[in-house]
Amino acid sequence: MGDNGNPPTEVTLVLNLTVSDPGNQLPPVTLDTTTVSESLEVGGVVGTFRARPNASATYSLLKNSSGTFSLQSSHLVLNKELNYAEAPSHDIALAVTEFDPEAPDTEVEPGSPGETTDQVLTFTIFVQSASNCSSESEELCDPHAECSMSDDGAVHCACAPGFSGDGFVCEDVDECAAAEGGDEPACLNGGTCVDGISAFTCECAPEFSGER
Ligand SMILES: [Ca+2]
Repeated sequence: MGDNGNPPTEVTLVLNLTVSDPGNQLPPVTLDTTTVSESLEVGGVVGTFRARPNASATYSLLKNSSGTFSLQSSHLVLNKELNYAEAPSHDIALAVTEFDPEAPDTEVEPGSPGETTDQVLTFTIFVQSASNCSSESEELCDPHAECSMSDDGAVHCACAPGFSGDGFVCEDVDECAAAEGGDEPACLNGGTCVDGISAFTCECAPEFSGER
C-alpha cells in the first residue's frame, strides 16, 4: 500500500548547531594552583602561570590585592604575609602577552610567522588557614581524632579521650579491662561490664541492683 499523502506526514527535525570562532578562543594560560597556605613565607612561590605549548608569554599584574603578590617571570610570588582571618581570598588580574611562533598570523601582518595575543585574565587565590585543618587533611586523621596543623603545614592528629593510638588510627580503650586490673573486678557480684567511651557501665545480675 502506498502513501497517498493524506493525512500529511509530519516531520520534525531537531538541529543542534554549535558555533565557534577559533579566533576568539582564549589561549589557555593557567595557574597551576589557586590555593596557598597562610604559613607560606614572603618570597615563596604561590604558583606558576603556564602558557600554551610552544608559546612564550610575558605577564604583568594589573590588579594585585594591595601588593600581596609579585611576579618573577612566570611565577606568582608572595610579597606580603597572608592572613586568613582578614582575607581568605585574593583576586588578581593578569595581563598576558603570548607569542605562538607556530600559529599562522591571520590578522595583523598576513604572511608573517607567529601570532601575538594580548589578554587580561583574572584569578582568585584562596588562602588556607594554617591553624585549621582542611577537609583533606582531616581525612588523614582517624574519625575519633582531632586534627591540627603546625606552622610548617604538617598535619597532627590526636586521639579523642577514651581512644588510644597515634591519631591516624585510634582504638576504643577497653575501660572494663583497665578496671579489671585492680584488686576487685570491674563489676561487683557477677555484674557484666559494658565498655563505653572513656567509661564503663555494669549490668547487674538479676538478683542485684545498683551501679556496679
Ligand atoms: Ca571504651
